[in-house]
Amino acid sequence: MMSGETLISKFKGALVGAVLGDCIGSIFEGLWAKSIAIEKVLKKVDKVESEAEKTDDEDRKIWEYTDDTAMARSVAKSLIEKKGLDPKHMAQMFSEEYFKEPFRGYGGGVITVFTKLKESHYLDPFRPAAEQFDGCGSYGNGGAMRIVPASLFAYKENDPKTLTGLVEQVTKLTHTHPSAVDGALLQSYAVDLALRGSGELKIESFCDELQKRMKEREESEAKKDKKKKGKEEDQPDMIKTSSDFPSLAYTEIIDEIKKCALQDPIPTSEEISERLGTDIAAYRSVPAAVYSFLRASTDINKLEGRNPFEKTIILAISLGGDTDTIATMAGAIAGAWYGLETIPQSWQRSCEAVDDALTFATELHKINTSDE
Ligand code: F2R
Ligand code: MG
Ligand code: MG
Repeated sequence: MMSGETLISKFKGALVGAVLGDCIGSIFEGLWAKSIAIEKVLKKVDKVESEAEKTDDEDRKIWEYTDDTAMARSVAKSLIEKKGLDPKHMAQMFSEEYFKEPFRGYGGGVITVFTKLKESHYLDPFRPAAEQFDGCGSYGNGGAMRIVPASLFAYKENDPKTLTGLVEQVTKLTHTHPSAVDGALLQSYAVDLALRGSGELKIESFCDELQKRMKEREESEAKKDKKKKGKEEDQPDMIKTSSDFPSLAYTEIIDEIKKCALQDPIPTSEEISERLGTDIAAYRSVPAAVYSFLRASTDINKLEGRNPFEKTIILAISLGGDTDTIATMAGAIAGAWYGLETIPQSWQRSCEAVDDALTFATELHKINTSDE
């Protein structure tokens, strides 16, 4: 049984870890490099740390968050305010947040969803997302990047089905492509396992448990697809099928994550980018986040003095590509496993909205520990 103190530290670690991954990762996002030398990431981290030492708040640089955190904040706020999922309310929060601060670096397609949501007065909050990309839905990682508060909210239930239902709905407000929904699920399961984990991180067991959950998901979706196909034959034009992207199931990708995390010597960033992906698709970025968390539990050249939370963020960014999003997802998992105490104070001081993340974590913890 986990103590209350440990659990609240894990809740705070998850939300703060996500914010820091986004703020520090976004320094490199625009580069879309296939890999970034660890020394280069360390140089920026040194800058983040030295700015934190400045006592005069006016002089001190604060690294700003992007769409990843903006959307996660709406997920947290809506779940806390409504004590559960109210799709219209959450959709309105996403859209209003975008129109208030459109400069946060949102994906190109999701802006259409926010616009349609606003114009339709949130009447059918799932419809605009379902219409994206000719009805196939977005396969972007925008669902997965913001999902961490859902894992915290559903923690008490300790039931993968409850978490699955919640994540599916939260994701489908903007992303309906099956690979985006399953990517968000993979990320939420990884955070959930990390919240429940303790002691030494065992790469193989962590991957096996993730795989078990994804297998249940994939089998249940395959059954639904079979039923749907039967109906489609009766009414061929009624149901829009999704595109056949991607080719590998997440359960198979987890095998690849495990191999990469256990490989000796450590794979190069270019190799990870090839094998797991580091781009804007959920299918090609959530695996890199899980990998970064797992690999950071081992020794990494040039990161000897850094703890596993710090190593997770630095490694995730060094993979290149969609750095803010891979680092935010990896940071959420690592923060959930290692807890707030492992997150450097200097990083927390140098990044925007850490205080809010701490408040949301406290509120979500309260919801989990109240008798209601
Ligand atoms: N967008 C960025 N970074 C670039 C920032 C540019 C900015 N204007 C600036 O320079 O400041 N980062 C953020 O976007 C990612 C999350 O994106 P999300 O929310 O998934 O958006 P979207 O639009 O749904 O999907 C992203 C793109 O993927 C392609 N795509 C998706 N589904 C598709 C489909 N079914 N068929 C074809 N293409 C599809 C499209 O190109 C979408 O625009 C995060 O990285 C976040 O940090
Ligand atoms: Mg972003
Ligand atoms: Mg990004």
